[in-house]
Amino acid sequence: MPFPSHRPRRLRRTPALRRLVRETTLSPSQFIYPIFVTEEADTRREISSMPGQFQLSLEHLSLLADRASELGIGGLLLFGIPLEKDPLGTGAYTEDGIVQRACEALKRSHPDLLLVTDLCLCEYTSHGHCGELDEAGCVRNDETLKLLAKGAVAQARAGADVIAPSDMMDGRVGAIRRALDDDGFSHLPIMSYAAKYASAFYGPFRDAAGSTPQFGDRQAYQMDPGNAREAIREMELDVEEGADMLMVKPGLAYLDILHEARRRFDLPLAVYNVSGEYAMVKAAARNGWLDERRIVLETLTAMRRAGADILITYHALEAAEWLT
Ligand code: PB1
Repeated sequence: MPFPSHRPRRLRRTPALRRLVRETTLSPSQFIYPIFVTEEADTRREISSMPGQFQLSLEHLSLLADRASELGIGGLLLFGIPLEKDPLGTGAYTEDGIVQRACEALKRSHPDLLLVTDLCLCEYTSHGHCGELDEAGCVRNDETLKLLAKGAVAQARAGADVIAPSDMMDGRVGAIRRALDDDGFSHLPIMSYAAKYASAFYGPFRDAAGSTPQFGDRQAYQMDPGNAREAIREMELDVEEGADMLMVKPGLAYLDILHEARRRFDLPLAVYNVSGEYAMVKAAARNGWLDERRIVLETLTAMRRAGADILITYHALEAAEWLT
């Protein structure tokens, strides 16, 4: 029987009723907070294009880890900013690489805080690409796999809890899985940036990490924004190669991909609420055009509703404060 027997507004009448029947909820434990660790000593430098986000040196990590732990954040995602870069991105896989050193420091100070390490070469290469280049300036896929495998082992030895390859090389999950297993780390999971698009939404990150390609772009290895079926194929390949968690990235403009991935795969599914999405919210809020708290919680709820179990977001600390 339709109206007036059925009145959907009955369940919206009070905050308590709306809370009771809410289908999608947020919790700080679902958040992963990305941080930028710089090799530069005693540094806490705000990133101009990402207000409220900082390049932090090792000395400043403990305070941030305290706050993340107190707020019940699910974990940290570590990005490195080395003092020196070279064509082969050595800092990504040397024992004293900045992310490796940050892992060691955080494991000493906060042993229970989950550490996810982003594995890629772009922050460490002088040319800014995500791998080793050939004479024509194209990324050499299979040679790069060897470097990524070394990086995964270096991160594992430094105490990483999850390895997250963001390079988009073909076959990288299998190569990393084999390298970890061969080095006694068969217990460490891989969170694959499985469906990662060549997106304009990464601009502020490249500003923060100094990882803008010196020439060309990432379209020969990151996915074309026009492709949805291809994302499923990428995810299927990563599952076959041994991924333990899958990620869709960016988030807001790719909720359709997220929803289809949720429909197809049972693995834990992460979404990356990237730097450009963060910067847009901050800019609009600073201009008084949007209610920041409401739009952040609405955005994160949308990503959860679309199927994400895990939300990688620069809003993590603020959102956790608003939620608690
Ligand atoms: O927040 C962001 O924009 C994340 C950017 C992301 C980090 N994994 C990549 C951006 C890029 O392609 O430059 C880094 C690629 N390894």
